[in-house]
Amino acid sequence: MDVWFTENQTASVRLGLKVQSVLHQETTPYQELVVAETAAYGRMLVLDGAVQTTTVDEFVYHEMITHVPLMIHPRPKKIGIIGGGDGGAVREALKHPSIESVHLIEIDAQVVAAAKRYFPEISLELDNPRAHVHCTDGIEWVRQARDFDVMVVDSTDPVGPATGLFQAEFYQSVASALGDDGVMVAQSESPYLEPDVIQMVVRGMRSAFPIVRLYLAAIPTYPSGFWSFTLGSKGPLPGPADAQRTNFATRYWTPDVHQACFQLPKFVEDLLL
Ligand code: AG3
Repeated sequence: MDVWFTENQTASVRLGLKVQSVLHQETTPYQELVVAETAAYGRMLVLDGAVQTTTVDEFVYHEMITHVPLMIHPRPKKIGIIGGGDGGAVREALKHPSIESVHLIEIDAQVVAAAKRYFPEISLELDNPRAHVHCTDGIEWVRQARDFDVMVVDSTDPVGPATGLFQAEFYQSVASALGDDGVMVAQSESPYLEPDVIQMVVRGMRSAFPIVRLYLAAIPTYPSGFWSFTLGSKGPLPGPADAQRTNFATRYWTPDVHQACFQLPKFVEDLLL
C-alpha cells in the first residue's frame, strides 16, 4: 500500500513524499509535530504540516544558514540561534574553533526532545559543553541578550509561533543584542512562492542594519526548492572566506559557494528594489 505525506506549500502548490513509516506524532503546546521515514529523503521532521528538515537535504540549509554569517564575522565567539531546535545549526557552528558558546533558543522543548530521539546525526552537538539550550520565547530572550557576535534566526514559516520573528521590531532587538561587528541571518522563504515575505524581511532588516544582503541555496524539500536567507550586518561585508578558517568538513558550503550565493538572478534582485 502506498502512503504519502503531502505538504500544502501554498493554496495551489503541494509537495508529495512517499512515507515508509510514521515514527512519532504529537500535539505540543505550540504545534503539531510529526517524525516520519520517507522513501526519497530519509527521516523527516514536520511541524504544523511544513517540512522542517530531512536527513538527506538538511546539510544544505544548516551549512548555509551558519557558515555564511560566521565566516563574514571577523572572529565569532558568542553565537545565538533562535529556533533551530533540531540542533543542525548548533552542529555547524561548533565546527568553528573560535566559537566559545552557542546559545540555542527554541520555544518548543518537544522539538529538542524529538531531535535528540529521532535525529541523532543532526542533534549530536546539543550536548557539547559549548552549547547552551534555552527552551523559551526567542523574542523575549533577545530583548535582554547582549554582546553576541552572530545571531541566526532558524525559524519556521511566518505563521503560528514564528510570526514575530519576521517583524522589524525583532530585527531591531537583534541588532541591540549584537556587538560592533555583529552579523545576523534569517531564513526568508522562497523567491518564487513567498516574494512578499522576502520583501518584508529585507525591509524590516534595513530598519535595523546598515548592510542587508540576500543569498540563495537549493533545498529540494522546501517550497519550490529555491531558498533565500537574508543577512544583516553592522559592518562586515560578504567577501572571500578567510582561508585560515575554512578547515572544516562540509557538503554544500565551500569558499566559492560562500561568494557565489550572493549573486542573484534578476527577478530576485528586483524584489530588493
Ligand atoms: N526551518 C524551516 C524552513 C521553512 C520550511 N518551510 C516549509 N517547509 N514550508 C528549518 C528548521 C531546520 N533547522
